[in-house]
Amino acid sequence: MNPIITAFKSSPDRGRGLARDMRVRWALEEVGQPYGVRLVSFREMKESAHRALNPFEQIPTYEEGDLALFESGAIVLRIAERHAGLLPEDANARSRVIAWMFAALNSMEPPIVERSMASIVERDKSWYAERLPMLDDRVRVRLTQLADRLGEADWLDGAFSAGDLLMVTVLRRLNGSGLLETYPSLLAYIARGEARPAYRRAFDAQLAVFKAQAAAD
Ligand code: GTB
Repeated sequence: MNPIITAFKSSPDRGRGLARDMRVRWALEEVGQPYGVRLVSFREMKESAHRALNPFEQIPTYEEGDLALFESGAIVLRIAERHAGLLPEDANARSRVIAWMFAALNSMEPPIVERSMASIVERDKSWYAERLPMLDDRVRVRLTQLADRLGEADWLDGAFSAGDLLMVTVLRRLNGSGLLETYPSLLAYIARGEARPAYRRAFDAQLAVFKAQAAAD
């Protein structure tokens, strides 16, 4: 049985691949695992059937046999552990990649999401213009540190890994913010991720959902 993931029936990102099902789709495509998608509306996410899969009433979820998972990082780790290609064989190298997975989700994603949410929900507040530079600075600190570590390398630790997959999806959330443009090595890093055939297949699949929904509305 192929695993089933959940994704937005109508994604607020309008098919830009910014919702967190994108990283799960990409991981499944990288390892060549076919999967099914159950699309859920915002109302369905709040219902008990979905809450049984994710107590936080969010997407993505992942069902594989009698296993049900939530949290995109845990799902990507599960996929990477079960298939070759996203985690190194060597135990120490594997731990370093897992550290990069946590770094993407715990060190990079919080300031990026906070900045992105502020620009969506706080834009009309009187203090928004004052707060934004502070949020930008917090993101820039992390981008500078990441760019310093990446240096001239293609990927964070040897070959492309689940760490890069998560990091690229997290950095993409900054598209349109203007913050990435002073980091050419990070722009090139994101572009390398986006050029992977598995990324393209995942992106096209989520875009097809958005287009079909838009056509039906
Ligand atoms: N920590 C969880 C994980 O990694 O799986 C976070 C999951 C999460 O935030 N899910 C979001 C969700 O279900 C979708 S991805 N939200 C609905 C809700 O909470 O009611 C976040 C997201 C949403 C929209 C955009 N966008 O429009 O650009 C980008 C990212």
